[in-house]
Amino acid sequence: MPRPDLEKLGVKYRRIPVLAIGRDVYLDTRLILRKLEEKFPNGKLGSDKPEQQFIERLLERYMVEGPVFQEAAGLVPSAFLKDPIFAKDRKGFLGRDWTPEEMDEGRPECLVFIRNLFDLLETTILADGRQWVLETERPSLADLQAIWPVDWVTSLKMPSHVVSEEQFPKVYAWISRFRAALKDADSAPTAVPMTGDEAFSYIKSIQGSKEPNPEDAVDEDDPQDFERGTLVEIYPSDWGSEHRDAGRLVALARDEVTIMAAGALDLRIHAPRTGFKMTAVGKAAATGGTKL
Ligand SMILES: N[C@@H](CCC(=O)N[C@@H](CS)C(=O)NCC(=O)O)C(=O)O
Repeated sequence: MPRPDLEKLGVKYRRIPVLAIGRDVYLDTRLILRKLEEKFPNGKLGSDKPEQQFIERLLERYMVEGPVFQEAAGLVPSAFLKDPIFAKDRKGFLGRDWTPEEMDEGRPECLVFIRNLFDLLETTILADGRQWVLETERPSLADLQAIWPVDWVTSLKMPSHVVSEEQFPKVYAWISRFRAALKDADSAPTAVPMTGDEAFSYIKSIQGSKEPNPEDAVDEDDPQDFERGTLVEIYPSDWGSEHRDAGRLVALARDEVTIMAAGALDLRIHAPRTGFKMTAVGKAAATGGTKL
């Protein structure tokens, strides 16, 4: 924070990444990947086989929604927290206060968790020497879902007798292959950078009617029982929840909520249902389930 470009567009959500396709803004990697897969089927990375889709979804739930991010974040060096601005910004992030003392105290438990994660990969899915998680020729969606926290933690200093190439050679070889594949992907046509002002002008220029899209539907059997047009707020349930996007409900599906946010731009903001809360403006959130 601050994120002036997103603020200008009228997006209150503070986390990254976000994806904009025209005036549709998608929050959260899980929804972003799903939309990219749907909208660009020629570059699709996911499988068509239900049992493999099951693995992709479970990986997504465990690695992105589940406990892994939180445990991996616990390995961030406490030296960072000496910067008071950074420490203040992190306060409350993932249920911690992020004081250097608290981080140092929690590190051994996080290391135990991460070592178990490496062990799981080393002794099961990678044990037979395969190159990629679903034995594909190139990295697939399952690799993406599984590798990102694993790759990330290797950049945070971990004691070599706990997690290292010697301890987990197959996991480290998989990470190296993945990094090489990323390098190759860099040779693809490069993206054209855009400033925040350019993005604003572009979205403004394609603004159409304020009416919902014809395919928008609000599921009448939805357990939350909101009607189309209700003024709601959407926000992540784990952290950054004070940054809420408000607007009229235009579509509600099993795993996607869409609101029409009324700001300087008529943005349609989409969020997944799990890991996010939707509440009527002015109403407190129900607690909904047990905390991990
Ligand atoms: N569940 C979200 C998590 C996004 C997230 O937490 N992103 C981090 C960066 S990796 C972030 O934006 N943190 C908030 C901040 O630094 O302000 C997703 O998968 O997109």
